[in-house]
Amino acid sequence: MKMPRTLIAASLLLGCALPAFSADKVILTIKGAGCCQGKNEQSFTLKDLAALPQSEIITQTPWTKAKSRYQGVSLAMLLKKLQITSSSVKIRALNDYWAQVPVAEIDKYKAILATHADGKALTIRNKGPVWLMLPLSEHPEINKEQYHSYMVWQVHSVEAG
Ligand SMILES: Nc1nc2c(c(=O)[nH]1)N[C@H]1C(S)=C(S)[C@@H](COP(=O)(O)O)O[C@H]1N2
Ligand SMILES: [Mo]
Repeated sequence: MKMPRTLIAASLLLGCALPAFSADKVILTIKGAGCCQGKNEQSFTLKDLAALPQSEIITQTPWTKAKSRYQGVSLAMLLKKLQITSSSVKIRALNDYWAQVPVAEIDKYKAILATHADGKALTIRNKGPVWLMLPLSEHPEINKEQYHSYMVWQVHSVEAG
C-alpha cells in the first residue's frame, strides 16, 4: 500500500513529539568480566528494567526543590542478579562524567537506579533515563559532596571494578 504523503508527514510529526527514547531502546548496560551468565555484559531497555522488582526512595536532592518519589530497581539487587562481586562499580553517564561507587555504600543505603519520579519516566532533560538515587532526606549524614558525586544522572552503564 502506498502511504499518502500527508500521513507520512503526520507520523513524522508525532514521532518528534515522542520522548527521546522509547520503552524498547537500550538505555543501560551492565558490564564486568564473568558477569551476566558469561556474556560479560547485559543491556536493558526501560521495559526490561520496569519488569524487575521495583524499589522506592522518597527524597529531596540538591537539584530538586520538593521531595519526590523515585522508583527503579535496587542496584544491589541487580549486581547480585548479574553475579557482579567487585567491591566498587564505575557508573558512567551519557556525557563524560563517571563515579566510582563502593558497593558497600550501595548496599547500606539501598541505592536505586531511578527510572521514574512521581510516577513519570525520567527524561534526559530531567536527569534520566536513569539516575542513581540515594535516600538523602532519610539519611542527612550522606547529604554531602562525597555522596552527591555518586548520584550520577543520565546513567548509561555500570561496570564492575
Ligand atoms: N551525569 C552527571 N552526573 C553528575 C555530575 C555530572 O557532571 N554529570 N556531577 C556529580 C557531582 S561531582 C556532584 S557533586 C553533583 C554535582 O552537581 P552540581 O553540578 O549540580 O553541583 O552531581 C553529580 N552527578
Ligand atoms: Mo562533586
